Amino acid sequence: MTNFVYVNKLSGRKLKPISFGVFLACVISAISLTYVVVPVHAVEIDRYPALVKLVDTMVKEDGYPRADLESVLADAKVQQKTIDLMNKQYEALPWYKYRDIFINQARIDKGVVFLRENRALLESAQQKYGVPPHVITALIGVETHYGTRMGNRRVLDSLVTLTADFPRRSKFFGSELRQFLKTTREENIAANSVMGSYAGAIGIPQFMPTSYEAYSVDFNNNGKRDLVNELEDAVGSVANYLAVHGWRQGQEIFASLSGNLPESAKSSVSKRAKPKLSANQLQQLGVKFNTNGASDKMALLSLSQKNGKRYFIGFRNFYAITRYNPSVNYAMAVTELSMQIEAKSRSAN
Ligand SMILES: [Ca+2]
Repeated sequence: MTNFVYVNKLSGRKLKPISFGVFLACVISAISLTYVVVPVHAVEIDRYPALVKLVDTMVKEDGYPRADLESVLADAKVQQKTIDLMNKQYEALPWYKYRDIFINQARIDKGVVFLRENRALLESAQQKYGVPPHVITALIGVETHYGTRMGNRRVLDSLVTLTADFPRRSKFFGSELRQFLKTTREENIAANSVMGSYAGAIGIPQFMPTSYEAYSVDFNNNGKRDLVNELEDAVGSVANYLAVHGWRQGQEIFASLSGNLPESAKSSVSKRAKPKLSANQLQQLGVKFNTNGASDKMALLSLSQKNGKRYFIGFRNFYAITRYNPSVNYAMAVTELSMQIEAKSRSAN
């Protein structure tokens, strides 16, 4: 078994080796094995060029014995349901419909309770990573309804399906499948026993395998990174993820426009939140907004309302949230939920 050594990026302190296997063992033990085996034929690798390529790469570059790899994949099942779910992604909905799913009384109220019950933990994550408690809370609230809905599909099936039979994202999911297979093999964990979402995301914050490997932290210092059973690790890992992806402590997330967007500025509205425009450029476009914390570069973005577009400015922190999920809808849902949770928490005190 290989132990993963996590080097703390902020302090540079080398922590003791952490067994990813221990984490995965916890994943398995945490989930009751109630998976119903439906009579689906095992995946035929030769039918899918993306799987053939992945197997060849892993044999050549990762030293993964071909026979072992084929044996693991032989148990995987291509699930049409997974592809159907991917094609129906909520993120494609217009904002006003998407918003209703995440910004509702139940999710706000549960967030207020989560924030109150875990305040010390959330504040220690803020201290270390600079991300405020209500933002971490909202992100976990959007991902898994505060850790209560972590997914009940086999990660192996989801990742194989999306690598083999979902051409649009095959490359992305192939990388995730590769990491997942490497980790489970190195840690001697049965790949077919790990459960997660239909996209292959795992645990309270729904980390994909490569993110789990790269950005999860052992925030309660018990020697393992366990995003399924340890809320401390989940909270610390979300904060670490945002910090690594450019979160700036104390800065705003977005700003509303003051006044309408000039017609000539509409071609500068982008679909993705990557900050590309300077304050000067926005000024030249006639875009006005109120803020006391504009970042050096920002993005001019829009949301689809029932009666037209709502335009706004996304700062670096808005972009950091989209590194978790690239959808502008997603980042605004996390942002707005965080604001509502914070406001309600404050008024309750
Ligand atoms: Ca831990």
